[in-house]
Amino acid sequence: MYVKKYRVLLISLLSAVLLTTGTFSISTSKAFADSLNPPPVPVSDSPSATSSSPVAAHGNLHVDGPGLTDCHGEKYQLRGMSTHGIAWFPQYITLETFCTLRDDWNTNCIRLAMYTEEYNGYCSGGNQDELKALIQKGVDYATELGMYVILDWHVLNDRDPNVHKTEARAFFQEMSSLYKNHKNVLYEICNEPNSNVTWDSIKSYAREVIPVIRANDPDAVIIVGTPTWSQDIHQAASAPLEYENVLYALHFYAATHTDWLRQRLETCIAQGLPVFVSEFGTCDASGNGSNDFHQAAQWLDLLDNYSISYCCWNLANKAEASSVLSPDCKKISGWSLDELSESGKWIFEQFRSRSLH
Ligand code: IDC
Repeated sequence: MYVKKYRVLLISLLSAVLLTTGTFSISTSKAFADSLNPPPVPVSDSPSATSSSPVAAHGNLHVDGPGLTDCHGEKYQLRGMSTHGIAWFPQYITLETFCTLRDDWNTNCIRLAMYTEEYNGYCSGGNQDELKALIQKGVDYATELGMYVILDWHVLNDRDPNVHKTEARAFFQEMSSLYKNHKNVLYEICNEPNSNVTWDSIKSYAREVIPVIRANDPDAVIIVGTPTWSQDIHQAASAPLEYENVLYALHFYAATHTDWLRQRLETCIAQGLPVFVSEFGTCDASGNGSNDFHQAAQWLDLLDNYSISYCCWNLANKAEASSVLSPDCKKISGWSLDELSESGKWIFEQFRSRSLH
């Protein structure tokens, strides 16, 4: 009791000082004060969408310039975690998990990654009803918390999104008909086309899937993957799709993708390409190896500068560098710092110290 009182006093004092100097926003001053007395971080008592929730405050999003604008026409950036494959790590699709990500991690968005062709993927033997039920739970929790949510059709082993085009059309038809009245649902129609799949081929897929979504939800925000594991955004910039409200995916892994890919991004922005970094890691492109936090910080600075949205790979406790939880951490929410991996500690601090506009 005493300790709690003392902590509240300390936070108020620090907040007052920092707010008067105008250096910190309320959320970052709280983050700073909290960091003096690290977690276990409390999960708020009433995890529902309040008037101050991201969706309550920012409503429907639209693509404008390099990124998104909110319902007031102001630039708005989404930031959050991507799940790992939901078939493999379904335990993190809970209200408590998302609430921790919203309130303690200072994020406004969650990406639900559903592999299409890996083990138990949606098109490779996975139980489609169970996977859809997981997605629906994820959307329900995000909606309840007033968070944005991305439905990610996680093309990877299948390489070419056209391989499962029929299943993709049926899936997005069903999802967009369920969520046509939701302000917070975004559709990512192919995670990472790869292995020499051309931009023309991806465009032809997009032209068959986007109209399916738009028939139900004419203003839906849609993210389209680009060639070479979503790195070749320059090809999209030279020949963009003819639809409004579309963003092009750029993915980076900080220990692999450095200056040259940031330069490409700046060139594409100058050409007017809307971009969403729907996946990034602080380690190398294998999802493992060592982290390069110096490169990762340069990336986030650049993205913040242009108000380009981003989601970090991945929310799981797998024994790999890109998982943000320690392998021995079994908790699904309210993690303390020592329950996070090296990349987890870093990204947690980044989310908390970079103020959301
Ligand atoms: C990796 C996971 C790993 C899993 C593998 C499956 O981290 O645990 O076994 O997929 O193939 C991507 C992909 C993403 C990858 C990630 C790291 O979108 O699915 O996850 N990565 O390799 N693109 C670049 C890196």
